[in-house]
Amino acid sequence: MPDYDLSIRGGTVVTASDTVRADVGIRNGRIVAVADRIEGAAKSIDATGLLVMPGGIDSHVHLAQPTFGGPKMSDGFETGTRAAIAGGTTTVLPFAMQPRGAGLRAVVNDYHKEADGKSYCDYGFHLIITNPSPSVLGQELPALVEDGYTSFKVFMTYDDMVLNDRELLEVFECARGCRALVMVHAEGYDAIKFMTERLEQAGKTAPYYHGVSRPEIVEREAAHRAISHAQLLDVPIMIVHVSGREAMEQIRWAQGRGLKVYGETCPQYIALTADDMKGLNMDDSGGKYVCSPPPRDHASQEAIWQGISAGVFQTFSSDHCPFMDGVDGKRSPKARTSFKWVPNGIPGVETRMAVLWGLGVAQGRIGMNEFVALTSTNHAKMYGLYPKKGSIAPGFDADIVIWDPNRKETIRQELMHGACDYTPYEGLAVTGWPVMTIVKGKLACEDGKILGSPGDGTFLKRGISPYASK
Ligand code: DUC
Ligand code: ZN
Ligand code: ZN
Repeated sequence: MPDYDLSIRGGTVVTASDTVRADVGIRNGRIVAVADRIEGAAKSIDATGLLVMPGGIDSHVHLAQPTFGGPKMSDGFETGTRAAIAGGTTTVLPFAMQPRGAGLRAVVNDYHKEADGKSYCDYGFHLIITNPSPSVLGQELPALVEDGYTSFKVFMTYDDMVLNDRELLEVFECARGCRALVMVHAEGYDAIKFMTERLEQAGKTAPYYHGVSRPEIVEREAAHRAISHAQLLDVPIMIVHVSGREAMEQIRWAQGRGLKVYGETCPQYIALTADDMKGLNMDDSGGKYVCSPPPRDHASQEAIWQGISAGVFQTFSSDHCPFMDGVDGKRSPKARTSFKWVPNGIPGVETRMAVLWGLGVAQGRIGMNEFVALTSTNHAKMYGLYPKKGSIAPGFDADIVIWDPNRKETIRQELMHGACDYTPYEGLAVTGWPVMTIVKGKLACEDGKILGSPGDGTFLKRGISPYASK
């Protein structure tokens, strides 16, 4: 009887803190040994010349999320998690969104029907709260936190989702009581609505004006307001998808004052700019890059790198929110009438790690250990998955990406594994690529070939985030 089901031999193990030449031994889906030399495994992978890192954890993805009458999201759990494993990610945290008026427990049950038995990798859910009624705040949320849904998301914009200041405070108060971590979409509703109306009146309706309608100022204002409310109630918050200097500086300012304010940024803010949204909605469309907050400019990209280097951002997530680039998505007849109807979001779960490695590690902006922290370990710690996920050490799930730091690739749609019909990173040349992804000890993807199955991934009941405690 072999000691191990699988060994990974000859590679260099990279964690958030260490880089060591070591073999990894796996049994029953868990890492059981990290040692100079491991022998006696039923199967062995030769990782000579390669890096062995914790599988990515993408703590911000949208899968199978209803769109209030707009075009359907192109990925559900099967195709979205297939794309995830192809890109080296082994855990995703999508959102269970409460349509206004719906009960949260029923919503969560519906998401389980979408996800259970269909996912290639493990998953949990954040709860999007659009209707903080007394029963939601008083009964449903505390019970759901107990059941492992330990983070919420709130929106400061969008007709169907926006919470006013009073409601934000009520959710923050509830989160403090049940020690949930609140993710905040910080963009100011009224300012965006005002700008949108003025732009439309002036006939400025092309996708490019999506960015003009929600400049960094509205993100900064909302970030500051959220931080102020969090300070008022002494509750930790995570400001997600930060696009540039303005909001980054608000978070840095709060952190400098000792407030528990955390930050997330995403590939679109280091790899895209507002110019990508130029172009008519009818042709090769700027709509393909429409997401919120929108990509900014090169100076903003530099500000994001500064925030990454300074530790302002703990997590680098994809904000995968995919829509087809066609009449059933980004170029729907309605979307052609105004930027405000262009489905809001872009795919990215598969390319997140390659973009950060390519633009970050390969170009000397960040180190390998920082890469692991930003793509895996910090997500596990932030969202109550540590020490099950997020590192390579005995006791952790054997979720592993084997990475070739020298492989040159050009990101292109034909390499992708999701259901979306385009990648916004088409043509981006990167050095560094995932060559094998292991999910709980099983080789799930090798060189772009999917070997795992829907149902390999299961629901993760998450613990309380240590970051959510005061
Ligand atoms: N916020 C997100 O987090 N994702 C997509 C769109 C949005 O507004
Ligand atoms: Zn958001
Ligand atoms: Zn999102």
